[in-house]
Amino acid sequence: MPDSANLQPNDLRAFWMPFTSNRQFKANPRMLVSAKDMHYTTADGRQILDGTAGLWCVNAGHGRPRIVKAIQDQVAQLDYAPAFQMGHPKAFELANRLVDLTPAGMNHCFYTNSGSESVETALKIALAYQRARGEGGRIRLIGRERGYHGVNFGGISVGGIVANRKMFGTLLSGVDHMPHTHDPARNAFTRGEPEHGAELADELERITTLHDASTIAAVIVEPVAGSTGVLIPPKGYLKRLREICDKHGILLIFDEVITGFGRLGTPFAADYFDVTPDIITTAKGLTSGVIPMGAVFVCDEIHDTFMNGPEELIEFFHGYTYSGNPMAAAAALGTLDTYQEERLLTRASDLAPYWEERLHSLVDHPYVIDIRNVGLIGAIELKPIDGAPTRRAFSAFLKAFEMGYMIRTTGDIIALSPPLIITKDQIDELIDAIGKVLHSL
Ligand code: PXG
Repeated sequence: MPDSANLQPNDLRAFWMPFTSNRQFKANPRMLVSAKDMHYTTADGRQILDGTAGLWCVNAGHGRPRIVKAIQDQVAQLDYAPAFQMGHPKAFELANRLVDLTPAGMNHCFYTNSGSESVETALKIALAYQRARGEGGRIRLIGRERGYHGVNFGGISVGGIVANRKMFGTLLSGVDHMPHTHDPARNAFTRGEPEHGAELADELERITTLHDASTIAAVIVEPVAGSTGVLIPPKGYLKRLREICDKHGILLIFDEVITGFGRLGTPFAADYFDVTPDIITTAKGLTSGVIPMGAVFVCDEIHDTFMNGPEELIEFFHGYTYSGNPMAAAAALGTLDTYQEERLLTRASDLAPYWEERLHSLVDHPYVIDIRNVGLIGAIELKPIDGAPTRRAFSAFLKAFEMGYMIRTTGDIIALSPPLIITKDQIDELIDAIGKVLHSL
């Protein structure tokens, strides 16, 4: 058992915590000191069942031996190699392994260190590609209301989460947004993809007419919007977006930072919805969250367009000190081995019917106004307290943690995304606990 006296830091003031109510946390800290498989251990020695795969990233579960060993071996062998004008074998091996998993025709991979950086990279690739093919007038980027594409300037510009945008000035110019697809009046308590709303994709046609198609470089969407509280695309919606993009020479970017690496029971959401974008952004599940790493996958046409011009010149003026970092590459290879050996990239599709059934069993619990699910993702939307939005769900989060369960809340929505190794018994345990939490509110 961990010695809590040694593990609990006694001064919490210096660390300004991200996306956290710092004063609330520091008054009553929730400190995690170790993790194994489906559970965290807290500083006071309690076991917490992980209902969120950390922050949607620990897809293989915690403390997995192949990942741990891969990192240990790598740090002893090659700690760092310059990312520019130099290489190391694992970065190439990993890229090859990854493009075997991506949809057909997406055979090239650019490394980053996070989802936010993957998004910036994808937007820059899109703009530079349009220019390289002689369409330099395509300078606009289209996102969607309630979209989350990380926290850097490009990502918050195309993103549509108001709190993440409003403090930060004018953001990128030339950006427009499609409406989000959430329509509880018609779709509440849908299992899987909602019936209603494919026509919302036609808003892209309207925006294209407004700005003229020849000014638009790319459209970026999360196939399933995660951070905003799990919005599942209406049937036919993503296919329609693809058609409109094709018609007008606009690139389609899927931000698969959450949906990538098996979350829906297929390697990517592109496979699940049978829609192939031109660019896919990833991070999180790429290394099962263990070492920061992201990757952007592009179709051959985009990559090959850059590979013109004199061979001694840099083709794309972009990259990070840690792009393809040896430790991250090793962690990703260990992660892919784990996914492969345990068939984790398709496991969510086996569990999805059970998950759906159990999740929707909460329908008659107090305050529940909607339940949504796809793959191994679930959301329970609660009726907000009058005049105090978010408070009800945050109380649920605190109560669940006290009871030994990690859930995530955004607004008044409880979001669930457990590691892909979860068992049916653990699903029962998690859902029963949430039922009790709802009754306690
Ligand atoms: N795109 C998408 C679709 C994401 O979900 C990012 C980009 C940014 O990734 P980084 O690695 O820069 O954080 C994300 C991240 C939540 C939650 O609880 C979601 C994210 C991160 C933290 C919490 O919904 N998504």
